[in-house]
Amino acid sequence: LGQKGCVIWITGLSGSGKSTVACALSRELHYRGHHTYVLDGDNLRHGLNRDLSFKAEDRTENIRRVGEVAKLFADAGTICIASLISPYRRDRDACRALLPDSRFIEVFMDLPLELCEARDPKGLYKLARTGKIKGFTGVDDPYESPVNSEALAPESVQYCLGPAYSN
Ligand code: GGZ
Repeated sequence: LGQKGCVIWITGLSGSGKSTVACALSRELHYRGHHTYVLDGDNLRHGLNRDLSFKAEDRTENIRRVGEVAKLFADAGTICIASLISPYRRDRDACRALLPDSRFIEVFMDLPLELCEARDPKGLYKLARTGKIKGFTGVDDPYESPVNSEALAPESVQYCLGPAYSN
């Protein structure tokens, strides 16, 4: 109903709760009468981006494609919630540049690596530490924290993931 679309871009390490927050946010906005759609990095890598690896140039291409798709959703009036590690600042800024001011909201899941690693929901950090996965973000691949994101998410993380995140 004349809703203006936008992109809510959730960035952070693996295991920082991006997908959980994206899902909870989508449900809440839907409940309030908005059209939403979640683009989740891990899911998209099984379809649209199945040809991409985790080396730097493929991560950049991954973010570029999802940024373009997110813009299409926003143009159609949907609140598009994208949750990807998106480790490089330059790539995130390129997605931001596709949209008018205030139509791109960057949310930083600002959780320390130790907490993400302690959580390790899929056992991937363990595999990375034992060398079975190479180039894992936060272990032997970089993550560039946002410097001026619109929102920090520790409280939402706590809310969605429970008291294990309280410290
Ligand atoms: C980081 C990896 C890797 C490597 C597999 N590095 O926590 P998850 O499992 O479910 O989500 C992660 C997902 C990352 O996909 P993205 O498209 O968000 O990454 S990026 O934005 O950097 O392109 C993780 C899994 O894939 N995964 N190998 N080496 N995460």
